[in-house]
Amino acid sequence: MQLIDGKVTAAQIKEEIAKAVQNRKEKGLKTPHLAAILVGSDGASMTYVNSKVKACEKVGFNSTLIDLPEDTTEEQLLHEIELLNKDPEIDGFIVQLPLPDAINEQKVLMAINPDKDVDGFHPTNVGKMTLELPTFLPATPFGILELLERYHIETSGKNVVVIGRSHIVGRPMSILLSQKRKAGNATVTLTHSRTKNLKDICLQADIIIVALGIPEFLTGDMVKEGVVIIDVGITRVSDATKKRGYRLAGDVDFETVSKKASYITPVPGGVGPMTIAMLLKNTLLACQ
Ligand code: L34
Repeated sequence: MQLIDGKVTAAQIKEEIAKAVQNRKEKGLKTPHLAAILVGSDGASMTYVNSKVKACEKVGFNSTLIDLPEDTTEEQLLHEIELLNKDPEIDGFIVQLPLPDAINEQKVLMAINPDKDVDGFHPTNVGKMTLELPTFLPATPFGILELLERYHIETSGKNVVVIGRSHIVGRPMSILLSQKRKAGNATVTLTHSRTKNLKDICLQADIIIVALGIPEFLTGDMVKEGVVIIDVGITRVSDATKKRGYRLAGDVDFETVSKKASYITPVPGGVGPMTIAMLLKNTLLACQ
């Protein structure tokens, strides 16, 4: 079993981005500038957004954090988005999800200028991705493609099972892996809560990408010997023995699955850091 180290790979990518930024600065070109809007004070969201801001500093980007209270109205949020859409200094921005229940997520994502949509969530960019036109790929699936490539994991002709059909991970992942591209050409099965015989389907898989948000859902008896496992789940589970009062749990029962896997991503230190690195990559692209 080989561990797929997202932390080390993300650090390499950030190093590459830092060089490109340095290059731009020497040529007198614009410094990339990412903005993030955070609504409310969800603990996990605050952690992720703070990591994004810190990562900007690390590669030499400018960054702006727009921190809005939990009771922000949809109208106020749309106003903030409009300001960022119009601001020539901002190359790209994101609205961290999930949003409070009172705000319509779809309306918000559609208000973002597609040219600044470095999350790749706007319907225009989802359409371009689906049609294999150049666009911003959503950061988590983009990061997974990058891990598969950098670890030389063959996907062409392989049976890939994706568990979870979310708009930000499972669905785009299934589309990208089926395409004619590097880390593509796979035979993809997209599974979800209504799937029958999930275990039988998983036992046929060469690669399994798990993104449903249920701690330790995928167990050793569900996978074949030599499988490649990408664990996207990251749930905070109460744990009194930890200083913070919780531990981070993936969607994979690492203990039993790692015994059969040829490659596996850990949680933390797997897909999470890659999400941040690929967001930076998209911001650099937006600036270029
Ligand atoms: N708009 N909303 C928008 N874009 C995104 O790309 C995200 N996502 C997901 C949630 N909402 C979003 C993220 O940024 C998930 N996500 C994310 C980003 C970073 C990490 C995890 C999820 C991450 O850094 N994970 C670390 C551990 C962090 C911790 O200590 O909690 C890891 O090693 O996995």
